[in-house]
Amino acid sequence: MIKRLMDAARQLHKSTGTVPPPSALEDMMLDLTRRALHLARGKAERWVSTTCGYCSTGCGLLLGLEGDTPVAIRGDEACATNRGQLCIKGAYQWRTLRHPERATTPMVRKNGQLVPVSWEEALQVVADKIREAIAEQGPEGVGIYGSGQLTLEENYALTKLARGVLKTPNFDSNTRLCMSGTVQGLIKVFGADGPPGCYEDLDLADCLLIFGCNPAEMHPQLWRRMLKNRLERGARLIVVDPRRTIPARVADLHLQLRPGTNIYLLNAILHVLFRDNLINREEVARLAVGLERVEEIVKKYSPAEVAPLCGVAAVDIEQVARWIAEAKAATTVFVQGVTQSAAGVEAVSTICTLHLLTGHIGRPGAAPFSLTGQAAAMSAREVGASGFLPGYRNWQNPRHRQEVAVYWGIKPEELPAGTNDIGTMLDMVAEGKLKVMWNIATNPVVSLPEQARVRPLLEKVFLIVQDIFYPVETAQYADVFLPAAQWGEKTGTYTNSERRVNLAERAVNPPGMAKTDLEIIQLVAKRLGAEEAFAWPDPEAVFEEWKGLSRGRPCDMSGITYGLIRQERGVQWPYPAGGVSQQRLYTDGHFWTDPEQSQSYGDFNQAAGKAWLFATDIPGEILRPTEEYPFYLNTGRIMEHYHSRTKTKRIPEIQQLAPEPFLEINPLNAQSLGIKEGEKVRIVSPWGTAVARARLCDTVAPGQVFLPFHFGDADYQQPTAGNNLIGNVVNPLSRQPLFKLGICRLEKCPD
Ligand SMILES: Nc1nc2c(c(=O)[nH]1)N[C@H]1C(S)=C(S)[C@@H](COP(=O)(O)OP(=O)(O)OC[C@H]3O[C@@H](n4cnc5c(=O)[nH]c(N)nc54)[C@H](O)[C@@H]3O)O[C@H]1N2
Ligand SMILES: Nc1nc2c(c(=O)[nH]1)N[C@H]1C(S)=C(S)[C@@H](COP(=O)(O)OP(=O)(O)OC[C@H]3O[C@@H](n4cnc5c(=O)[nH]c(N)nc54)[C@H](O)[C@@H]3O)O[C@H]1N2
Ligand code: SF4
Ligand SMILES: [Mo]
Repeated sequence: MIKRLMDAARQLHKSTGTVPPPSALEDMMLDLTRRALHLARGKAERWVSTTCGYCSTGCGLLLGLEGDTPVAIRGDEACATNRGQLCIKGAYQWRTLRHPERATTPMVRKNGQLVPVSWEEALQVVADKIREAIAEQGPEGVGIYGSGQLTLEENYALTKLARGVLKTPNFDSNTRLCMSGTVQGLIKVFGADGPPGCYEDLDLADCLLIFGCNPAEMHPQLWRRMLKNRLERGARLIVVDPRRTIPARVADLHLQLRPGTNIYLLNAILHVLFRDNLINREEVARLAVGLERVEEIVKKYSPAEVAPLCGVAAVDIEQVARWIAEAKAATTVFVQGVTQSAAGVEAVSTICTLHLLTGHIGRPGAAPFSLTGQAAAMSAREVGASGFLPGYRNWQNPRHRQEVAVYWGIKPEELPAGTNDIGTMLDMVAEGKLKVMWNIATNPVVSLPEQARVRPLLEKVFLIVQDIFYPVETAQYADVFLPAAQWGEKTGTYTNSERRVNLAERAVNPPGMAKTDLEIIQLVAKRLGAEEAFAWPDPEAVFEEWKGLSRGRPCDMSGITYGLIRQERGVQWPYPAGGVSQQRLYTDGHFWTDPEQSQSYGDFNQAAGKAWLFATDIPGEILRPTEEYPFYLNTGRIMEHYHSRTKTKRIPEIQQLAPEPFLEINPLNAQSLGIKEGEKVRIVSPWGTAVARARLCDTVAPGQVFLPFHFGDADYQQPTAGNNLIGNVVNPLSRQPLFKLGICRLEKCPD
């Protein structure tokens, strides 16, 4: 496979004269070789068919066992998503199961120390503290911060506990940091959340736009499919990213825009479509409303005017618009370079509008396709664990509230009026209103912005931490620690980026006294007097309950069973009972904008069943470099590590590939600052400092630096966390932090 792709790349290089230069080929080779590790052979007595627990791609894999001991992993050839291939994280995942630093016992802080206690004691402290906080402050006194790392079933149980039992508005999950911009952006245009595309679109598009994401490292199996399409079927590839990532290096066109300028660029693309009559107005009118409004807004954004703002050539903007308009089927994939940048919500909506205007939606190969992040980020969205009511329901719609309340046997007025995001929850801790915080399957001491603000607040609140490892950064602040079972030790579903509900199966027992997150939630509910409503015998029973609540909603799973998921190797929603599974959304031109149906009320309700075309004049606030902080600071990810690295740093084969934090610096800047390859630099921002080793490369443009956010402070002598440097600035609508838009200065730092 690698050889075939390399040959095709050379051929293309020869015939079209477009780069990839040798360095790009090397990068590709390296990347492909790392991925090839998947072919992790290994022998085992028996193989359990399951789904990877890291990213939202949802690769199928086989976990190999000798007795009850995990010994190997193989990619599952029968799974259409990855056809037997895995990335390095997935391939080594089995080694995290019996790691010696797995958390095995509950702990409670006594005289300043976390000391081992029985489950009985730990759960009693949790329940007492929650009751006390509610007695003192009302339901607002308690907050729960969950995760797209949990299964759908665990996310549903947690939602029911937070909204239906504790009745608190203070319930959020780490998908706030990740998916909330996409959710709001999709709702604005389509009336409801839900990625319209599917993986086959990546194979079938003849124009692929990779906008603000780096799938070669973050969604490698999907990148493999895009690259194959590019090299074997000649699909056009356009990349929009301030960095020269691997996809950018092999693209037909790389728009290396200035950070934070997505809206300008998108408006200019729309401008060209209108100016050159590249829009089929009749067809658009059949699907959507608001054509004139959008035309009026984008009139002001000619490529000539926008080009210098974005730092790209006007002819390139013209070219992108024409290629998209000409394409038989165009697909745009986008992730955090859109939503964690300026006007993230608005940029998502504008990308969807671009697709509606050019007819690239609801057909094979044609979609505005938001890729997701964590294995169950989609599930958290579906069941209401990331800011909405379950089933993509509207907080304000009395009928929606009624449906949820009746299902849970409570009165609609008992449901909280709305929801608070994690940032607001921390503000409430500061004000003394939020007393107890339960943190499950997320590591905010690495992942939340402005650590100088976050850490004292975690110190202040009574903090319950539920994790699979100990030590883990956030547990330093815990008053109670609960040890959880992880992937491989519990059964449950994860919905992947293409809306496919996959099963992860329990293959081994959790270590020591660890319990599954679902069991822990059930035990806490019992102690809070809600035993009956949480008396599911197993995760399947939770799924069965949840799917009834999804009936008739966009994410309808009422036709899906565990049996069907096992048989089909994953099933896509919507799949209503008695109906069929739908590969793509919006194939029939019907959208969720009817106010009775939509996920929130907004302007788009005037569209009543049609899509609401969107454009904005407001490009979003961004920090610009200053004399004191002359660099743009961009943060994100690398292939080898997963977020705060709790799993990946514990695999030596992975850790040695990326053992330390590094900072990408353009050689021109490094030279003028006298910084050499591999030297330590201190990165100073208005919010804090971090130290990393300089990596001189042309991946970043002069004046910009890039820091992976994976490396928390706990493992190194000096502060290293990227989030020491990023301020707590959020998109007003999604409340998602703008992690991509920092500023900094660089100082030489003695080793
Ligand atoms: N290996 C690995 N894979 C992962 C993860 C991981 O931790 N490790 N995490 C998973 C999760 S939860 C997520 S959310 C996804 C994230 O997946 P991605 O979004 O692909 O990853 P990031 O590195 O956060 O950001 C992608 C790109 O956005 C670009 N960018 C920054 N600012 C701008 C801008 O203003 N405009 C544009 N157009 N681009 C910009 C950055 O230069 C960067 O190359 O990855 C998932 N997959
Ligand atoms: N600067 C900057 N910051 C960012 C981003 C960025 O690009 N730049 N990206 C943001 C994004 S998109 C995301 S998704 C977040 C991710 O941020 P986090 O959610 O903080 O990242 P993880 O390291 O995945 O944390 C998961 C935690 O849960 C534990 N865990 C794993 N599985 C289980 C389980 O089954 N049960 C329990 N109880 N625990 C488990 C792990 O050990 C780990 O401690 O980071 C965000 N922060
Ligand atoms: S691409 Fe994602 S789902 Fe597939 S093996 Fe890698 S981490 Fe797992
Ligand atoms: Mo994410």
